[in-house]
Amino acid sequence: MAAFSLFSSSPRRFILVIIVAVVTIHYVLSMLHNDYSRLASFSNISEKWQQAHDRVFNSTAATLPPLFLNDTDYDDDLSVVTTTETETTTTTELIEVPTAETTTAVDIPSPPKRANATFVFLCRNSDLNGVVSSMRQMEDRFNRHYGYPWVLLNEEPFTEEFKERVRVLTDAPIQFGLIPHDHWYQPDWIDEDRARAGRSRMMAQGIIYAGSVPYRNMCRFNSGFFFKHELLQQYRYYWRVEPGVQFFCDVTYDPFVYMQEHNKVYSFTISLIEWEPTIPTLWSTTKEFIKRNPEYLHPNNSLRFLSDNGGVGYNLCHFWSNFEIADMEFWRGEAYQKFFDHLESKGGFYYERWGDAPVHSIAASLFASKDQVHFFRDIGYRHDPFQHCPSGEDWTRGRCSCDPKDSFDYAPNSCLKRFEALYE
Ligand SMILES: Nc1nc2c(ncn2[C@@H]2O[C@H](COP(=O)(O)OP(=O)(O)OP(=O)(O)O)[C@@H](O)[C@H]2O)c(=O)[nH]1
Ligand SMILES: [Mg+2]
Repeated sequence: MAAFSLFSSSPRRFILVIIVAVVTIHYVLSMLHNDYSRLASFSNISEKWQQAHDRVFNSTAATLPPLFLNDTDYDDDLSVVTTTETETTTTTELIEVPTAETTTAVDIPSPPKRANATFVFLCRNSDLNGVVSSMRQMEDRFNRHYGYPWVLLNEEPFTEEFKERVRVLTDAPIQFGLIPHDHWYQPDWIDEDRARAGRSRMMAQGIIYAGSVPYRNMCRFNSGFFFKHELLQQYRYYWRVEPGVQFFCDVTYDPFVYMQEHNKVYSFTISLIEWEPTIPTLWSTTKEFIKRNPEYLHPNNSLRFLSDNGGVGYNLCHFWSNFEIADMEFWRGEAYQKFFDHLESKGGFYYERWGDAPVHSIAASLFASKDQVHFFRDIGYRHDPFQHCPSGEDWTRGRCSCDPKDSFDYAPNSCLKRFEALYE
């Protein structure tokens, strides 16, 4: 009754009494028993906790690159719309990331090589849910171990809600960039009457995005401008990501480093046949360019991937560019720059509907060596309605969530066979 009245009248006094009792008992036991004193000391408790922590942490660490253990690598708040703070040097060497361990311990493996690379994500505010889904998967399947930065681009400012929903997904640096007006919108010199007629013709043929000018802006931007964006100047390699795509498997190594160490400039997971009515004059325009600039044709090119008759006609094969890991130095180089200028001068991005996929594919196949184009067989990827699902060892190692029997690789409209034939 007394305890009840003590508690109900003054709970603070009751707690104080308990604390005093516990401290007194601890003090008395410490004086009487040496063992108790040692076991209950703060330093012993903290040592025990540290040992338990190390056991758990190091067992995870064994499967992760040391970079994962180094959480001091990036600035937290790199998110900007303006781009003035961006460094402009392009590093061509693989970067060794120093860690505290490497300077002190002898038997710790050296840190993993890292490439000078970033994710590139062109999207609209309205793409938010698809963006979140794609980024979440990329982080879970690969980037949480590597912390490569993200660059998101838009011709309109991203909303605060968009940025908040995206920032929460990763500790890696994220930058939000605004696309310069002239890199995006239809140029004034395009004859709008001719462009409109082209759109109507294509709509009558029932072609997807036939009547869309924004879609054409997007294709032209991805073909000739994204790698010129201020936020991307400091990077060499990029991995293009789109809203609502799926990454089915763990990526168990660094594909950027793979690209660099094997001197690759372009890579893909799905290749297929293009809609011919979207690019009626793209091949003749390409041939005109090659005739005028034969020096850009690589002696070990992949023309056989593009043409079944020595270059007379285009077989419509292209790498599906919604997935790309590639080297921006290739796009920034002389051959591609001149090629893009030539395409641009014809106005085909607006008079027809030239896609960045055939444009990139033609360039990579003609101006690079066939050994510089890579099929990422072990990366499971889906962009509706097609998917590449790895099989065998790759499927097991990647803990893939896709059905290995469901892969576009050798479907009738796939061009993978033609690609593989280049190396037979
Ligand atoms: N900022 C911006 N991004 C766009 C616009 N149109 C398309 N995109 C982005 O460009 C990329 C390609 O566009 P998609 O609409 O996916 O084109 P697609 O892959 O050919 O076709 P579907 O995915 O089948 O619709 C995606 O990352 C889009 O989010 C646009 O008008 N503005
Ligand atoms: Mg898409």
